[in-house]
Amino acid sequence: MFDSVLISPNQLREQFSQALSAMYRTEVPLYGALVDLVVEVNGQYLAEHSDDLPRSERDTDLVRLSQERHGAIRLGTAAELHTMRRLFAVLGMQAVGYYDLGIAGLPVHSTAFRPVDANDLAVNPFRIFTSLLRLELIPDQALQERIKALLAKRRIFHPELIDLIELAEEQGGLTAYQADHFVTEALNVFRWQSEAAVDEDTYQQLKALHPLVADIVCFKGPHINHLTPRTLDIDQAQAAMLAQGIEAKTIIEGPPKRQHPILLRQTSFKALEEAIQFKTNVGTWQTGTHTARFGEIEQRGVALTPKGRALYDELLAQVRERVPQPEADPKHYYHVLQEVFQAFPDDLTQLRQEELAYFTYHLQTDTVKGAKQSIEELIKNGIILPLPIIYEDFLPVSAAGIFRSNLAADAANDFTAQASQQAFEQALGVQVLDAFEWYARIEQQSLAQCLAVLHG
Ligand code: OOG
Ligand code: NI
Repeated sequence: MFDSVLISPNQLREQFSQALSAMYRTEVPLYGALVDLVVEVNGQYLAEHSDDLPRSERDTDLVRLSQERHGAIRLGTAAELHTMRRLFAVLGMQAVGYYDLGIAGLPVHSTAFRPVDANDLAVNPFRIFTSLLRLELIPDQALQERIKALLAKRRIFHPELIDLIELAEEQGGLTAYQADHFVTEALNVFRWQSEAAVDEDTYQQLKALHPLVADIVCFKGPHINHLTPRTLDIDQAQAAMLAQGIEAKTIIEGPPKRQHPILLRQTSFKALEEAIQFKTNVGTWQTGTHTARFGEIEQRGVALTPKGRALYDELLAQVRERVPQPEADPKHYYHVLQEVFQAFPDDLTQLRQEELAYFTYHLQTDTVKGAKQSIEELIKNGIILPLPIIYEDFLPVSAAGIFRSNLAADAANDFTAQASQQAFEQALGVQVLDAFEWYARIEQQSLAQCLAVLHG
């Protein structure tokens, strides 16, 4: 009836993330098992702790609460990243943050495409951690050229999808009918393709260089390499994975378990070894294997200010210095992590007063209009309620840990390099948004709103 009505990017993102989830569960059945496990753990947690959660969350159904929060892909060229940015824009997702994985010896740099507005995040928070190969870091010039040629040959976006992206850009969105078509075409970009785009020798050569390079270059598309539902109790979920015989990553990345969670904690089951087909030079197929796809879970806490983040980075560096190989002795690692992070206040008032974390401010009554109280007094008197802002982004050290545990571990080369945000943004075609500015703005706006009413 209303054929020309455009559906919202939020609705489109919801439709897309659900379709992607369904596809990935079919492709990687163990991922489906992980989702079931997370729903169960979240159910238990809710039954035991429902008072700890804000009302809006208690009222949300379990499946929705446990929904995917992010996925990840790895791209080969600037042109691919550029078009991917346009594709995600149709879904209401923008590039936020620059992640330099060079610090961890990986030949990629990354951003996260995500909804930006708080209301949009509330409708559907789905993000895609998106990495781009840094070809210039490949030490061998001839190999660089070879990779370039291989990547130049592939077309990861079907022409029909490009047409739909252009249509969305012209119309300012898509109709429901066009959206269905768009989601179907977009899914194909992220689909697993078991026929490699190269012969086995090339694959082995690139894998020896770095498994990440082989994963990016040897396939016809940037298969989604994991999806990540949200858990309310990551320690319990990790224990449940192990209890079910799911081979989990040895340690949970990020800060330790705390009374008031900060930033982001993540763990995953290890990537599976999957059969792939290589074309031989006589035109027949030969079976080999590739290890890339896994399932992850995440638990988020309050976003930290630059000061809080500096403290986090410093403490984590201390931990890593004392325990250079966390996987070798997880118990010892967690012990040191807990001990070192004693220096990070675990009290909401302290986190706020010391400006370590971001908060939104909510007016509880406006009957004290014109009152000349300080903000601290207003909070103490219950007139303004501060609530933590949840961290919506990623952590480079954690991301590196996730990468490493999911690529065949014997990675030979170390690609330590300078960050190159400018080159990344040039490929992207826009600048990435600064996450800190974004949190600070939300905080300031909420406070300004309270004060406008009180002083108005
Ligand atoms: C991305 C790894 C980073 C996270 O959750 O930190 C990531 C990848 O393996 O491509 O997804
Ligand atoms: Ni992830």
